[in-house]
Amino acid sequence: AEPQGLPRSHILEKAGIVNKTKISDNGKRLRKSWSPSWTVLHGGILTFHKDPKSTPAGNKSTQIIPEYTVELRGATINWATKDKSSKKNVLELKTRHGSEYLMQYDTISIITDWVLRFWLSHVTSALA
Ligand code: I3S
Repeated sequence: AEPQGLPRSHILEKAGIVNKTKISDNGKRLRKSWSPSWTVLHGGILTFHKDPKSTPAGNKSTQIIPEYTVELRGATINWATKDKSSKKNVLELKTRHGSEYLMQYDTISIITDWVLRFWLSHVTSALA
């Protein structure tokens, strides 16, 4: 039976702008390249979209282009250590396949709200 109260989809969905960089791909270190990203959490999948400024001029009609999709199942989220970045409020997201992303925003409430959604997503999938 469906649980009562708030639909789970409501609390487990979120979208907003964060700064992001992918720092490793399946264990292979990548060169850091920060960019602002429209970031969407939906159905346990986090999608980082390309910075529209990085798409070639003349292609402005297609603004929202996915860049990375991250399955949160089996992933871990932590505050990044200082050696990972000199920026403030940096989260480190590690997938179960060993890819790593950093997410950052100067306003801490923006970042703590993402942490909360990740945590809720983990807890609800553990209960499912
Ligand atoms: O880990 P790093 O190499 O100190 O990261 C910095 C670089 O990605 C740098 O780009 P260039 O290598 O093109 O200079 C960025 O501009 C910096 O923001 C990176 O450091 P922070 O501490 O901001 O993540």
